[in-house]
Amino acid sequence: MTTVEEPKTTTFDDNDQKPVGFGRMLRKEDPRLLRGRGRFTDDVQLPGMLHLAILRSPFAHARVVSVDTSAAEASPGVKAVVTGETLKGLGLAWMPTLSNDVQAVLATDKVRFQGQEVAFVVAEDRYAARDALELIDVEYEVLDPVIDVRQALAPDAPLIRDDLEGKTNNHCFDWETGDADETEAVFARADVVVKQDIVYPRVHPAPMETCGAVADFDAVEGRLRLWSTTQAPHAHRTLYAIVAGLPEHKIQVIAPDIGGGFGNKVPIYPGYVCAIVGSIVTGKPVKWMEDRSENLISTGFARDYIMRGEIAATRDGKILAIRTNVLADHGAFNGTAAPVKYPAGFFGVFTGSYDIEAAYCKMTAVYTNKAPGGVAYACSFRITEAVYLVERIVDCLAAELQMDPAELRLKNFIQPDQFPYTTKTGWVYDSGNYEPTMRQAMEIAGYAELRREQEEKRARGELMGIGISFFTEAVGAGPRKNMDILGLGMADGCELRVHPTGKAVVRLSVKTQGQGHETTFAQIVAEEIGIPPADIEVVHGDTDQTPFGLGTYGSRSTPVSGAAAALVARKVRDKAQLIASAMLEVTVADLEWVKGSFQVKGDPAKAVTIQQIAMRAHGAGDLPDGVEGGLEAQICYNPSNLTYPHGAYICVVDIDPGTAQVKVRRFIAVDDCGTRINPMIIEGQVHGGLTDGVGMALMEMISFDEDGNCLGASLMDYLIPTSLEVPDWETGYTVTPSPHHPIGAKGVGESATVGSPPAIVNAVVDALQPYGVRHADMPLTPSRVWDAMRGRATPP
Ligand code: MCN
Ligand code: CUM
Repeated sequence: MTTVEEPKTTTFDDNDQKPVGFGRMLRKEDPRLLRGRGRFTDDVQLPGMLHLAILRSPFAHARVVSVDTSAAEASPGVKAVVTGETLKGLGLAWMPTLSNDVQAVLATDKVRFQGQEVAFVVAEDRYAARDALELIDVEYEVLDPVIDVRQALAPDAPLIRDDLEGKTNNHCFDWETGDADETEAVFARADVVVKQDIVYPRVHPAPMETCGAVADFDAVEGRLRLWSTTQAPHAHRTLYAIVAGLPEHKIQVIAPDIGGGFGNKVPIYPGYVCAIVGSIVTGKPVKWMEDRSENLISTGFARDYIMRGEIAATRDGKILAIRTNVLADHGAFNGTAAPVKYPAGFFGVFTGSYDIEAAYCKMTAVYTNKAPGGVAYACSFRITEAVYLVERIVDCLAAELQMDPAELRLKNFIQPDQFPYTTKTGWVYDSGNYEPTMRQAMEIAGYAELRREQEEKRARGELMGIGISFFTEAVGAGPRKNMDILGLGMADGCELRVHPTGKAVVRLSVKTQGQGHETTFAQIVAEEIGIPPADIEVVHGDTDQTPFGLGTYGSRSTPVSGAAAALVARKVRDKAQLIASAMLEVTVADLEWVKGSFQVKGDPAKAVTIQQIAMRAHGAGDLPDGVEGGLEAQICYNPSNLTYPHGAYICVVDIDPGTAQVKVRRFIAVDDCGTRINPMIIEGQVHGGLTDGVGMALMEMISFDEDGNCLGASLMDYLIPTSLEVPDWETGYTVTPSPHHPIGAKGVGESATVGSPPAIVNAVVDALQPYGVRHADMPLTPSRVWDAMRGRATPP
């Protein structure tokens, strides 16, 4: 366990001085972003550019009888009006989703969720386009919607996906993992079995910047340029190539600055395809930017899992088995984005951080008349749901056994000598040392003292709760042997060029949306070849400028592209060593790498810096035999396993017994993401994720009325947390490097969002113990807490 004080964050000026590598460093992208010089999709202005607006369905389920666009076409400034029928003629009415389903670009037969795309207008400006939407006359025949996911498979449920041949019900997929019989046998001999129904409600990533695109199709060159809010530019380009029938080298996808993604910008949305079609039919560049309501009602939601958790244990608190049954609401189209063999994402890690004997999960996924999505909102491919399930059910067990929840966890952790540890559902945890992380969190919290304080307060009728969660994530998808998205293997390219004067450019396939890649990837390269981060330009987000790779989500950038960056730098360093040996007239074996230069072993005065080597690599005179000129390399990195970060979180809440308002008084987060590249950025990631956690646990939910109207269509109704709702975060860390990652780093971008909701809910339930409450579903708004205190179940 590392407990040394981190050095202070450097200033921008210090950045220039900083010789190498890892440590706190202000973000290279911030001078641009903080001074308003960022360039987002909506900042793109092209000569003659037109504007696109989308007409969306007011109904959750309806047949499209007719669409009359004549009045809209005659409206001032309108250049084109396109309907599903127009697209059908072009073979573009439907597009593949990233989960091997199909989704309507514009509705032809039916609309299947409120907010679905029905037609679009391209006009001279945004206002003219919006105004013309009002003039499109759509006749709908309203159908009964399927809103309650529990009713989706009822024999008389209306059929949503009659577009799929032979489909007779709303079943989407079944999935199972673990061993049902073995698990049943262990449950049968357990002293204690606890069962709890747990709902992870539908939430939305709601990034500050909504989704959008600017499409520019050049009919003469047959070339498409698309600026878009995408977390995965290369994967999107391949999909456009397939959908539009254009060759990839004629498509350039550019993801400029992105104002938050959180998984919302992984899928391909109909709007992107509409912008492309709009540019093709008008012959002009076309911009589409959705508004806040469009983003909330129609783009990738997250969660929506109804789970039944069961846990079996001995009387003295040894956990034996965990079993769960999940009903997953996928909305109208399976628009989630998970590796093909993992339709439920990585939910299979629901056995958590515990050494148990058996586990089993059975999942049924269904279609409903709601927006598509599923994998989004810092979910680590559904590990959010898995961690919430296991950490809630472990707390239920602690309550049943009347055991301290920290003690129960400590007693069941996978032990350090058990790593690599294969779980009962087949995941190989690469490394971990859980107890020190847990102990550190307890120490920062002053756990024993908090329990004493709670006892005193309970005696006075005050409601104080302490909640714990401990998580292990699986991030860094993934080994290409079993992970691909639509047949594209999940490996990442990376390219490094060192210029004659010793400045460098590293080209990445991943794309930051706020995570600070321009800084941390420069640090990784700096650490390996000793060029200061300030001299290393990070190029990303443009398919013409960067090697192929699968993009940023599932906290995979550091585990996959971070490894690629380290290895490509080592490749360059190996070449530099050959050149250095010629410059110093010694053999390669006689050279030693000392941050930034090669020295002759035992004679440090004889040395050449990487900058001198770079000049030599490009300069006059011969190079050693077999060494080509230049100093650059390229790599495609295929990880051998995922990385498994972990963390211990403790939350302290106070609840006002008169109003049932929950206040998060303290929150302690101790994270272990292996080797830490930039502790300041890691803390930023953790702070943001914890804030997400407060939002989900206490405020956020996308719900629907019985007609399928979305009740969270604006930020007036969909509440997201601000600085007022969150405490001063107390963070700590431990370092357990990943054994298979070249620098030992694990991902961290989603850890806090994954780990914090159960800690908060566990704290609220703990506070309500005097009322006999054993569980309450998120979001724990005052009305839900009030209901729980009065023994009333919350309506779904
Ligand atoms: N890092 C580090 N040391 C480590 C691990 C990570 O210094 N051991 C740094 C990385 O170099 C990177 C950042 O922390 O700068 C996050 O790295 P990583 O964990 O690899 O995650 P990704 O870069 O792949 O980011 C994706 C992740 C996801 S999936 C969501 S969702 C999310 C998140 O990041 N969306 C975000 N954090 C976000 N933060 C912002 N500001 N905006 C979003 O949209
Ligand atoms: Cu699951 S949200 Mo992130 O993986 O982009």
